[in-house]
Amino acid sequence: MKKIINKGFSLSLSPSGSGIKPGARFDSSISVRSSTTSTATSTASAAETNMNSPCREKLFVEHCKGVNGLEKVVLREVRGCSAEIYLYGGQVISWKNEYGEELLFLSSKATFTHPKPIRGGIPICFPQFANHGSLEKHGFARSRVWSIDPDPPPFSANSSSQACVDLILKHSEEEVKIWPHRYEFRLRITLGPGGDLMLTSRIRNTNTDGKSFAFTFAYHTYFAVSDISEVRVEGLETLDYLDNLKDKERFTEQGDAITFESEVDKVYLSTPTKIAILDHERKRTFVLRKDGLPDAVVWNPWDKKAKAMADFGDDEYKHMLCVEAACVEKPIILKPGEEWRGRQEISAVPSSYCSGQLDPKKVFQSD
Ligand code: TA6
Repeated sequence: MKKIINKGFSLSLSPSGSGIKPGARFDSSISVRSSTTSTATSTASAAETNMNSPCREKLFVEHCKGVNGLEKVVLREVRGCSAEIYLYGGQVISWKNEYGEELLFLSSKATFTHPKPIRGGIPICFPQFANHGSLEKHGFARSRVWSIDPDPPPFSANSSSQACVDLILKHSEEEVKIWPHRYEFRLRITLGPGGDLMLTSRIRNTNTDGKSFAFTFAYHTYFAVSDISEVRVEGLETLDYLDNLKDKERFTEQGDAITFESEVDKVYLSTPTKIAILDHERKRTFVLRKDGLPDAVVWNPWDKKAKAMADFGDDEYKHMLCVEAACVEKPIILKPGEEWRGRQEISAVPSSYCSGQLDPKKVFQSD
């Protein structure tokens, strides 16, 4: 018998069986396989009914309301790590470690109001990164309301011991007028047993007119940092990049790891699958692993641009850094029926920082 200790969060299946929905609260200690109370019985049957789902740890998934009554899903892991995902934008807005410390930046001025995207967390840029095309900046996926995917096609990855949620976004008739394509975008967000956060996107061309489509993409991840001047990024040194502050001109990065003393907005090209973000003051290293996403964007608006953004505090640039697994330089092209996958996994580990060097064994030689 499997025992799950659950500190009073809620779950139930929708009547149509189409997945989780805001539901009743239940006991703090429940049994999944058998039960002695009526509350636990209904909960257990919900869990049993959904046992075919790839996200087995349904009891660590709560579907409830967030800011402005917007629907959100909370993932929790046994040690206390958590992640919050808004259906608005399909956007992760919080990722906490086992001590309850927030690892992602969310602006104190973020608005949760359509059509403005939420400033912080991990906005999804699709089908266009920034202004690399004629659509609205960063595409429309970040300001659409996603749905919980009732029946995600199987993944090869084993999600059996992880809390996860599957979201889906499909073209709307309104949207087809601005981007004349039909697609299915499936996004799985997984909180692993160690608190790692994994986002996997599967985008399929469902055009029936035989047309291919091209898109660019980014997981626009806002990491929370103690002080931007104490941060360095490793893994991008010596690479070529497009500088958005210089008309997307191409340069080659010089010198050591990247540090920050002014505005930065660069798209690094053909980057390694692993990038490290070291926060010296907090003695924390974020490790970003990616797959299917050759580029990496690094952005900090610094003081002037920060002041110009209505949904961003004047001094908040000091406490954030965007490092984004992306595909910008060479758009992805999908023929009808074809599917693309792109994955970003982030973990937060204590820095083993010594004489200005990150312990390379820890970050670059581990899986
Ligand atoms: O990813 C970097 C970037 O494209 C920057 O140019 C900067 O403008 C940022 O995204 C935020 O864009 P947003 O539309 O969310 O204000």
